[in-house]
Amino acid sequence: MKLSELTQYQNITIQCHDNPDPDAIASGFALYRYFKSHRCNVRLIYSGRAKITKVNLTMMIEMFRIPIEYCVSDFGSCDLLITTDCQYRSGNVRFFPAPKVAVIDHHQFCGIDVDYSYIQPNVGSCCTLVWQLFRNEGIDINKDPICATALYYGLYCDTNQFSELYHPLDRDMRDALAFDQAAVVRLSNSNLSLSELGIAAQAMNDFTFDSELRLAIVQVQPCDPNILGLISDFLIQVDRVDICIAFNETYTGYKLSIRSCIKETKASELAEYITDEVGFGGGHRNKAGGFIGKDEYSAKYGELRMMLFLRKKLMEYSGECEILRAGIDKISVEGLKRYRKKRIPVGVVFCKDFVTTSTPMLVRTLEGDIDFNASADTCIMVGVSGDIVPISMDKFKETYDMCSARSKITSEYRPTIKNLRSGETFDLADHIRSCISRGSEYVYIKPIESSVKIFTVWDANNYIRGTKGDYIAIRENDLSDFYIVEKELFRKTYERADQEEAN
Ligand SMILES: [Mn+2]
Repeated sequence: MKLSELTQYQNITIQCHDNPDPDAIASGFALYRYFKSHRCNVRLIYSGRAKITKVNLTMMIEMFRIPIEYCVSDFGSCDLLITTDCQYRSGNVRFFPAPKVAVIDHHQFCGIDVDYSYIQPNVGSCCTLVWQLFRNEGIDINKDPICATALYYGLYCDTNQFSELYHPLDRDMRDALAFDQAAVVRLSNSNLSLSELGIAAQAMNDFTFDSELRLAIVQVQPCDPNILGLISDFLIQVDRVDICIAFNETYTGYKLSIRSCIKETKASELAEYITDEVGFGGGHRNKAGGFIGKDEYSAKYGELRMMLFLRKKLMEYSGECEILRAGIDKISVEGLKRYRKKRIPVGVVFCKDFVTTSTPMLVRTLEGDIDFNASADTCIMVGVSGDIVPISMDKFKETYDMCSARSKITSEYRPTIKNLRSGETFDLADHIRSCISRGSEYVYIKPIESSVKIFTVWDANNYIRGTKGDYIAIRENDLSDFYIVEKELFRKTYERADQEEAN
């Protein structure tokens, strides 16, 4: 869907979900300004139990002069109705009949088809999608500072002050917007009403604590989702709490806010683990968030109470996980088979394309951000699944030959590389060349029985986790140098070293 397709309609009404939040209002408002500038007759409306009273919302509306109207019955007529941060005919948005409908939303598709839709459920805010739509039109949103600030604030609120960002597009938008800092500071400090303070206090009284897992879980009464973040930020500071989860029930599911303060457990990974198959989640090493859809949850777990489900997942997660430190621990290779990398083309990006001296660089992929110090000597290996590992030029020359095959990245997000000093960003795919392994490097392969966390050589504070089905590869010439190979990747990229041995 393109925004310019929609300007063919003269009378457009944009509808936020009922009892709207900053994300719904900001995304609707940005669209409002777009259509206004295209001389459409446009209105911005919302419905719900009551008119907006929450202080940060009334402040936002006043500050940005947002012409939003409260409509409970009929709003008149339009040629096109656009719903933001929600889907037409779903439960959290009042139904108004309309001849044509467009949906812009970042929640799970509810199953009702409309004339136009732009739905991407794994991004952090609806504002991110609107920003993306503007970019697709070649519009520089920073020329409209009010709009840029509104979008920024929408994402800020929907991702718990950016601590629960999980999609790279969200990070791109956060980094790109030229926003009014004073405005965001004022808004973000009018966040809590006195009654919400009461809800937070009550929740902190009702925590459950598991001394074995050093885990605190707390269910919070229905409230603004950012309060979950405040509560988990507070709980994690308790000395005996290593991991905590605050959650509450919403109209369509459960919202989770997760914290970890130990390097052996990444909050982002835990969020992905808990929401696997029933929602989505992620974030950072210490702070993460997630969402579990009610339909997906009950299809898989039936009537199981959320509190019990979370305990169960945590027990599973922490059960029998071996921790290994590459460069320090040694793994016995007795009885293990030798393998080598298949001679298939992979990608390489030479940092000398971007830098001459040692420079902090950030590679942004769908899997997350990787930052490292790059020099002209650094090569970035891009594997067949888009996996990224930096290596030195010496190591590269020793292990690979250049080749003419084309390597391409197939992923919903195009990875970028950013020079953190100059701020320049490049499309990584434009700089990828092909190379092929010489097949001269041998490893021993050990199947993982339950689960293993390996702290890598290049980052002692950061582990990679492998689970049953994955493998540990141990370099033949250095038994303390090992890493995890994901099962699919293993099948695609490794082969037995010796054919006779294999038969
Ligand atoms: Mn939203």
